[in-house]
Amino acid sequence: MDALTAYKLVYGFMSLAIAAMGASFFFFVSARGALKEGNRMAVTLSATVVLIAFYHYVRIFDSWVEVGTNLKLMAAAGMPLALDKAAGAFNESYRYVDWLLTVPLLVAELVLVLKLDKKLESTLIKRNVLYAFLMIATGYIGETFTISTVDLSNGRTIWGAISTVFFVLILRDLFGGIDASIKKQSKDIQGIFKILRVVLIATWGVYPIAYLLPAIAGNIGLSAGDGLAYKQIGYTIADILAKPGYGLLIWKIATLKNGSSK
Ligand code: RET
Repeated sequence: MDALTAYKLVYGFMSLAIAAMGASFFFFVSARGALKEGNRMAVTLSATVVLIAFYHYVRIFDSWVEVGTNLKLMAAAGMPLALDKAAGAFNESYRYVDWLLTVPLLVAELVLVLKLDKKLESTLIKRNVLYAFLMIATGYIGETFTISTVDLSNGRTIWGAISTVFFVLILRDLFGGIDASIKKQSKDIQGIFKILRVVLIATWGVYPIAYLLPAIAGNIGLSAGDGLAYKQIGYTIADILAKPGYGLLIWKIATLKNGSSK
């Protein structure tokens, strides 16, 4: 892609994310009222998550616009347009602060809807909130290193790998929780739990791949600028699926539980 196309594509996805977070906030707030007291908390958490993300996407979008300003300056100076150079203006911290707040909430939301016994529920939430914090904090340290190839002498690779350890621990624990809960559920809810499991791995799995893209761009025939653009697009699509998308599934489970005694 040429730099301007890549810039506009990322711009479009970030803009879509603002719309998705805002619209789903309205939906979750409206929908929670129809649920019984005991089923509301998970949907309240979804609303909280997308509101936090709405705010951060406004900031993320603003920050990306500065990349566009840099591209204009490059054009005005008669320089070739290079997205990887212009992207120095983009502040990735907004994403990490967003994840730091939203991932623990998403974890809690899932565990709550599993309706496990109180002791297991509390252990799973506490342990995975800690893992989530460590996954994101170590990933953030990795992002601060200059992007180069994937080799073990590079801080970005090392911290990314440490972050992945916590990622695997979280998924293992959540899958274990789902397995412990699924047998006790009605057929309808069992079906949604199975979908939820796939959605969890398919969306959360995008984050480490997106993180890797700029470093492996050269190996898979992408320019450095394209690698960065695809990373941003990957994170953005994953956020739309992992927040509003996943929230809808949680809402569906809460609605089904509302109609049954379980
Ligand atoms: C990082 C660094 C590289 C290694 C791994 C990562 C995982 C990030 C994940 C983020 C999930 C975010 C969600 C946000 C939704 O609100 C930090 C990119 C494994 C899994 C679900």
